[in-house]
Amino acid sequence: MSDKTYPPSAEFTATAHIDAAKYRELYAASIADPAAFWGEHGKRLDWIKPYTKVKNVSYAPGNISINWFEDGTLNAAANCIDRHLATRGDQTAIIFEPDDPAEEAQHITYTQLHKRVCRMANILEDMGVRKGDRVVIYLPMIPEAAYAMLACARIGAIHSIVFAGFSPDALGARINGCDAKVVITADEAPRGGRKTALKSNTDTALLHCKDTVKCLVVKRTGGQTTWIADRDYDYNELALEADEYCAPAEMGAEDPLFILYTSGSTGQPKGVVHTTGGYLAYAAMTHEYVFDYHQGDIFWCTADVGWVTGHSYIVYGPLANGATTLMFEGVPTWPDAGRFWAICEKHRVNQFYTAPTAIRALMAHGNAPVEKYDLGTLKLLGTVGEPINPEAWNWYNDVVGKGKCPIVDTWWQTETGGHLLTPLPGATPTKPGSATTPFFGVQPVVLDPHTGAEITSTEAEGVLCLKDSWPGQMRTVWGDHERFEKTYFSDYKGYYFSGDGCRRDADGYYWITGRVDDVINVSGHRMGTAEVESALVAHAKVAEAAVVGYPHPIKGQGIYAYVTLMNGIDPSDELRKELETWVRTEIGPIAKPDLLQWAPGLPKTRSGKIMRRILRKIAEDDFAALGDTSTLADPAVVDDLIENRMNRG
Ligand code: 6R9
Repeated sequence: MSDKTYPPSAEFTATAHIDAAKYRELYAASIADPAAFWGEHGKRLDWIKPYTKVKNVSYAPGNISINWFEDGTLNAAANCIDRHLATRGDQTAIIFEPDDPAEEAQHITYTQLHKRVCRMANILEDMGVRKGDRVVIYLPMIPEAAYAMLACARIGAIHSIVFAGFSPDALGARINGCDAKVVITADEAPRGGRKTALKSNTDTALLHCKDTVKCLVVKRTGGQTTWIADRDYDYNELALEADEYCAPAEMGAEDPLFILYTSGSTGQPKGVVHTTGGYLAYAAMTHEYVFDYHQGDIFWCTADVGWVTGHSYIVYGPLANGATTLMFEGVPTWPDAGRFWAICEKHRVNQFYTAPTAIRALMAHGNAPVEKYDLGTLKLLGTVGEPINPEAWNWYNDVVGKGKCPIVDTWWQTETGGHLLTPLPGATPTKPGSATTPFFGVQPVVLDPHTGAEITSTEAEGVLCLKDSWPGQMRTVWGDHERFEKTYFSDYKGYYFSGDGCRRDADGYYWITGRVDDVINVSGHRMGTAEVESALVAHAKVAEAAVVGYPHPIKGQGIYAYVTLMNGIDPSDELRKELETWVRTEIGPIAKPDLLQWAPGLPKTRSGKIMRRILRKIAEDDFAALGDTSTLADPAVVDDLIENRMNRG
């Protein structure tokens, strides 16, 4: 094996669900006969009407169609709750750890979860929500967010969660994008000791939505909100009256479970659609095997339910497995940099799953905040969201895991529903920085970006594609199947194109090298550079803008914006602040440029295309090798940009 490897310990392997021999056997079976393999593993769910057809997939140009278990029926909420009641009704389903460490944690049992989800489902039905209707969820990381998701699933409504850090404009666009009937929000979202006024944001968003959209409001802080009669509904009051039973709707396996908006390289964010049967089976199976989850374990994924990681590994995967899942409302560094570890100790966490950006931020505070706490219950550590640099991996391994916890570096996407490349902790030797090898049923290929041909040698470098479908794959872009085909299936015909570049080493291990499109990854959050650009140019004083990513020590990538002002407008520090605030308002705090350079002009080809390659190089402070600049319309603009670059060293 090349590079430093960490084989699973004999002790871990002894009790692991999957060891090396079993991985080889099951992986081979999953590729040899996908229908037989998934036909068997689909049975981990409870079906109302069992499926007889397992796989019906076409990646053929003009006819992209993905179906799994298509003639089966089931209910996702019943799979996540009802079927556990007889055996573990009194077991904690959700541990809720509030933002403020002085506020008491909550332990919600499966029996309680059942009642609360049923009540919320009945409230939604009373508000007029029916099977197939869309419900937008804009909530803090509180148990009601999980109730809302499962309540939608129970009655067959399709939820679309909008991360609570998004602005009213972004929220409004998503409500309109899926034509939602109801938006569920809270008065305020406490986070890191501060509060975001979610209800007030929602009021602003709804100014730009249909009059018929109703709003269900959860009380979190008791903060003041304005109230519009006949539009706003008080969840806490209605829950007192609502019936505590609601029959689960019988849903087709291919009925949509949720829509989740995510950034692409062009235009507006797209609504990724996941369906019920395949998604749930895949989320549950990967949760059990990748985290080696055993009954009674306390599982903590630090993501927000506003992202896919929260959907699959806080709510659907763990609950489908009857697990205890922890939901944390706050941030890693408040009140201090020991918060994650304090929570691990307090709730005796066994599996801990976070993002490299959080690890790097905590690493910067040294070892003391970790060493203050007893992390003896930890058995496994996971990461997701971006490539993890070996320094951060080693710190995670040595200081947090004390060299005793396998690390699973899981590569996947909103589009994939669950992990695709990942170690199985009892089977796969790990290498710091590599997402290692494919999960069952997953066939990664490396393509030559120029010819589109598969590189068949073990060692390869190119774009990462998937050769065949897996049950957790997205099915379409909401309302725009053509865009689905264009984005994922048209550059490389016959394959699903991930948008990531990768390298495969001599051992067949995959190393993700980052996006090959105009998507940047800031603190593990995906953002299209086009989105930030269109926010900037929407400002009256901005003529033109170009946005690129640059290496950032904590965030992975930072946002570097080049801005050309309208004729007659002078740059100033005030204007810089104004534009930063503008982007925050248009999209949300995560989109605020880290560096903003005034650009008298942008480097363009004679046909008017912005040469981003050059802008990237300047942003990286690596302008010695700008490559071919012969096609530039006006080479002088480049000298000015270099001269006034913002990221020096
Ligand atoms: C789950 C999630 C997807 C993009 C993906 C890739 C990057 C995610 C990674 C990783 C290297 C990993 N990414 N996990 N890169 N190693 N373990 O993050 O979904 O928000 O849709 O982002 O994130 O670039 O294409 P999403």
